[in-house]
Amino acid sequence: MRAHSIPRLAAAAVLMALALGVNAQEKKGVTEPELKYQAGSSPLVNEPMYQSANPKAPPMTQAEFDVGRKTYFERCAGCHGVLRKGATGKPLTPDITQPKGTDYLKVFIAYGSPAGMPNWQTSGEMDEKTVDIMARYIQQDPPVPPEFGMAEMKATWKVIVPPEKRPTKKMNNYNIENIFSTTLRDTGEVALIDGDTKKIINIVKTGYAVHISRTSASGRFLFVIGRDAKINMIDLWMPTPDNVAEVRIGLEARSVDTSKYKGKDGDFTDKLAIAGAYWPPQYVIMKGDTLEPLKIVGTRGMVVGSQEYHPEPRVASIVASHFKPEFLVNVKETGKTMLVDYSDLNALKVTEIGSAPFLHDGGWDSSKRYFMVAANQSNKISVIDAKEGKLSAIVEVGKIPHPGRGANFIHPKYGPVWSTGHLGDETISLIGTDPKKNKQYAFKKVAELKGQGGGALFIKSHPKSKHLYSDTPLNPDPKISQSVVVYDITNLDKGYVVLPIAEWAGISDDGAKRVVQPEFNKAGDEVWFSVWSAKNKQSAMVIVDDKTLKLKAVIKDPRLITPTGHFNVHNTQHDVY
Ligand code: DHE
Repeated sequence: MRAHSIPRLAAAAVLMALALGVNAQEKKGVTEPELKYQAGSSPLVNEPMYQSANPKAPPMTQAEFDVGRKTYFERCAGCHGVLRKGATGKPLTPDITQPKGTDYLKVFIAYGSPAGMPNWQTSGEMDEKTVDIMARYIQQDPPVPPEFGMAEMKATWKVIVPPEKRPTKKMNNYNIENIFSTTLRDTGEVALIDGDTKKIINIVKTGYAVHISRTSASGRFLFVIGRDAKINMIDLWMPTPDNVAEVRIGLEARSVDTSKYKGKDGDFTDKLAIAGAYWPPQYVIMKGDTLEPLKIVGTRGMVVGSQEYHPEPRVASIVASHFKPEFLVNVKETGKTMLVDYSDLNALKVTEIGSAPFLHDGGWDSSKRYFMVAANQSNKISVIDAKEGKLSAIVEVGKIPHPGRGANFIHPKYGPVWSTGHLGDETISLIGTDPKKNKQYAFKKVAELKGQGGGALFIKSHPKSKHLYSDTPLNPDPKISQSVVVYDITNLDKGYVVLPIAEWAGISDDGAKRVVQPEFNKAGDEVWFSVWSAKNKQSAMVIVDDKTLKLKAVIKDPRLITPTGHFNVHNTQHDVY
């Protein structure tokens, strides 16, 4: 494509974009915050892959193919899927791309589409040569990353401190229930921060682009998962808490949890851990004290509703039931929640509950009986009853709900509600969660609050607080992404107060300073936020006094590089949010 042909092609691009916008997801469009969020680099970029030759695809040299594959996994896989079967973005399999042809695809990649495909060339992110390579690359058969089975897992499994060599009692003076595990995203570490003194206890090495932390049922162990599917197990009883075991359960992953059931069917406290992979599509149950992998279950199967086969249904959020010895495993593309009974791994019983495609994140209602999970591309919240093992409701909410684990509070009119913010609009949806005393409101969207704008990721309250906090780190306006809003839950009609968190951090450089994830301390009287800048810029943690909504403390430390999520041990252990 030569420079002088660009204006003509721009017009053609619009027509083509409209013509290409054939499926339902495309028609809905993709917001800028959502694109930023999904289009992250996949750790699969460095994996060797199986490649078959497709005689109908345009020729490519090996070097060009390698560039295409690398670019695809860095820029495209998050939206279009590893096997290009489509997720947020549309499917790009050769049966669809070859009939369009190289020139057509080049224009589409260069100029993007009104439905949300980025304009890779005109934005300067890809040059003309790369666009040409990508247009030919997506007409080839998708290369298939390898499987990752028991042998591969065992080869990565390390017990650094065996259970018999670990402390028999707490060997430090930390108030471990008030420790925060803070994700240092781009260094592949977590910072363990003492919530009482606000001092860093240790920086612990974890997986690549580390994602979330969860605590064991006893509160003694922390489990951290990286996007490379590496799990680290940290013992908080050690003189200086550190890793005691690690394993990789796949090549790409996002979720981890541990068994929490204690009751008439047994005591599973700290007995098992579970992690879910994006690739290969599978979940893995491990021994809770060593991370030895015990059982691998694949998630490939049929999509709810259409009942079409999906080859890579990724495992999104996982939670442990308090009612039964079960894990709730949410499978994204197929829209199914699997209730995995772990009481007998040799006779694994799985209850499959279909609701809506693209299940992502979610959390318990305040009774911890109902799991509220966002079907994000479907603009719905599915309500799973963990006691009865059934779907209670599917609730329509705003555009692309993103609750994190959501926030529970008592609404003056509707009783107990669970709430979620949205990536795609400025609203916060409140859903009634009390079918006993407030039956008329149960599992209905009872109210909608207005926030500052879209790009919201996390929302939080605490049983001891009268406030609801909502962030907007992916909003394109820095004023909005660098601040949060707070609502008085006793008087929601009053609207919100804006807290300028990034400004309070007092960072002088020009970093993005996105404010992400409100998280309460154990006492429920402080709220912690990450101020997230790029790797080479200063970041910080900002702590707000929940009663006065005034700044309480700022933690700045050169080791706090790209802090994002942070997890208070007590609140994570007891699912307080
Ligand atoms: Fe997350 C939770 C997937 C990008 C911070 N994220 C989750 C969960 C999933 C998920 C499936 C639920 C885990 C659970 O509960 O078991 N996240 C993804 C993605 O696929 C996505 C969109 C793109 C990617 O390439 O990974 C993505 N996530 C991000 C970010 O860019 C965030 C903001 C910063 C970061 O650290 O990477 C981010 N995700 C988080 C956090 C949670 C999370 C802090 C836990 C929320 C909670 O309250 O439990």
